[in-house]
Amino acid sequence: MRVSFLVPAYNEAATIGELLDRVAALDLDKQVVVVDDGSTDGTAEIAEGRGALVLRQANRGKGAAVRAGIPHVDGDIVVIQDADLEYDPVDVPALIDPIVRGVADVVFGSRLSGGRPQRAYLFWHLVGNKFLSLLTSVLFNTTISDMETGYKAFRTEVLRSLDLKEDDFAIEPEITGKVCRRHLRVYELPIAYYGRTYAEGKKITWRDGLKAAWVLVRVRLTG
Ligand SMILES: Nc1nc2c(ncn2[C@@H]2O[C@H](COP(=O)(O)OP(=O)(O)O)[C@@H](O)[C@H]2O)c(=O)[nH]1
Ligand SMILES: [Mg+2]
Repeated sequence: MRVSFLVPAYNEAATIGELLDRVAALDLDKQVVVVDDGSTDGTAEIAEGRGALVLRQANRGKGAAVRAGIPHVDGDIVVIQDADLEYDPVDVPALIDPIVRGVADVVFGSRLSGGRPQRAYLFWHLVGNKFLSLLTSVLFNTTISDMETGYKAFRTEVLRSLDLKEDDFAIEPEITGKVCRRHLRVYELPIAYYGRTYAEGKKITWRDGLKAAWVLVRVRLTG
């Protein structure tokens, strides 16, 4: 099966080269689509230098970057791959395995189910993620432990069928809500998480957390 790495990137010149080298090192039939979301630090040029298919757009958010890339993927499987090395591509062969074996439509790489290296930091983020995942499980009668994870893998036609609308980090609760509402076969497995601090460039805030809760409820009620 061919795997498309869909990389939304905004000013990630410090990490995208290393990230793409790690993807290149994987023994997979793969495509790399980088959606440069208005970077001003040369991120797009670095990605082009690594041979990736690079799409450029004005800065509109992670969601808009992911949505812009979906029509360009040519793989059987799509993995959303953040460009900041918080998620390590060496976890991808395991992440996609349930899809390759035909038992899953979507796989979430969980940072909250243990068993893999996790940076110990940002307690309130952990509380926020656990609350949002509990809310997801209650709203959709499921057992998702990390709905905000950036490591999500899909059968390509499933991702295309979700008809995503959100532009910013709300793409994560929108994706989660829609795959649960459609009773798709969602699997989870533990992944490593090499979290970065705000000083190192992290951008997600508590406002994104509040919006995530609203989007989950909205998708539950209206699809
Ligand atoms: N923050 C932010 N990230 C974007 C944007 N567009 C694309 N991205 C990319 O989305 C991915 C996740 O963003 P990040 O800030 O690491 O979010 P976090 O890991 O959830 O805190 C990274 O690869 C970013 O480069 C944007 O407008 N803002
Ligand atoms: Mg990140």
